[in-house]
Amino acid sequence: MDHHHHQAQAERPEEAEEEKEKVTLHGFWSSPYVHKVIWALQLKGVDYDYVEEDLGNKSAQLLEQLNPVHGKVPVLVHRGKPVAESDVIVEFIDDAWNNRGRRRILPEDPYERAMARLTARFQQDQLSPAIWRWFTTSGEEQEAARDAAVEQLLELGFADLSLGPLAYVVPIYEEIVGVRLVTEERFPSLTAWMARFLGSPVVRDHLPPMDQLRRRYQAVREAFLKRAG
Ligand SMILES: N[C@@H](CCC(=O)N[C@@H](CS)C(=O)NCC(=O)O)C(=O)O
Repeated sequence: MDHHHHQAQAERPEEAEEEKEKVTLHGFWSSPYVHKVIWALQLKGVDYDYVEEDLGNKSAQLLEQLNPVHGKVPVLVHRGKPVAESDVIVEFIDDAWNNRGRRRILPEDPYERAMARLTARFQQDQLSPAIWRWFTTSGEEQEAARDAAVEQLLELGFADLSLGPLAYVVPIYEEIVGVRLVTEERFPSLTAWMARFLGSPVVRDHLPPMDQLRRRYQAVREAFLKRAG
């Protein structure tokens, strides 16, 4: 396992003390779900240690203690207690570091909060599975998957952190497949939002290495197509 320490720039000196409480993120280098959590930690200015999990050979700690239900990353450990599921972790971070006027990630207004949670659920349950299906199929099956993904994308009224991971995986998928899914013509505001999202400092400075990511997803797609054919 690979360990790193990420020092967030403390906005005010008195924050240095409280940040000493230990926070560890267990992740995988390419994972968009893990990156969503990294961005939330950065937005809040939380210092944390990072532990890389080998998903091909999961640790006993991951399977037995950190996430016995799904065995997935991200898992955030705070004061020795693990929290799994990226959207739950983002809300936990928002609530646990909510003092001294820190910025909120979720909106304050209850209705707006409910809408943000719906977006997160939509991303997990509908949008990402549809895009993944498009990415891992070919021929007629891929065309059908493309129509389904476009349907889902057209549902998007607004976008926030829970959709952010799409901003970096979709362009990579498109490059590998050699076909655009999210075109400027069809999705002008979504493409503009993706460009803005990727250009913002917190995201720009905390993205996986793109060459490695391209190679990984290329291999994933080839494996899926081989299995299907
Ligand atoms: N719903 C989960 C999804 C996390 C997820 O799919 N993690 C992947 C890495 S991108 C994983 O750990 N996969 C290992 C496995 O499925 O066995 C979340 O939001 O945290």
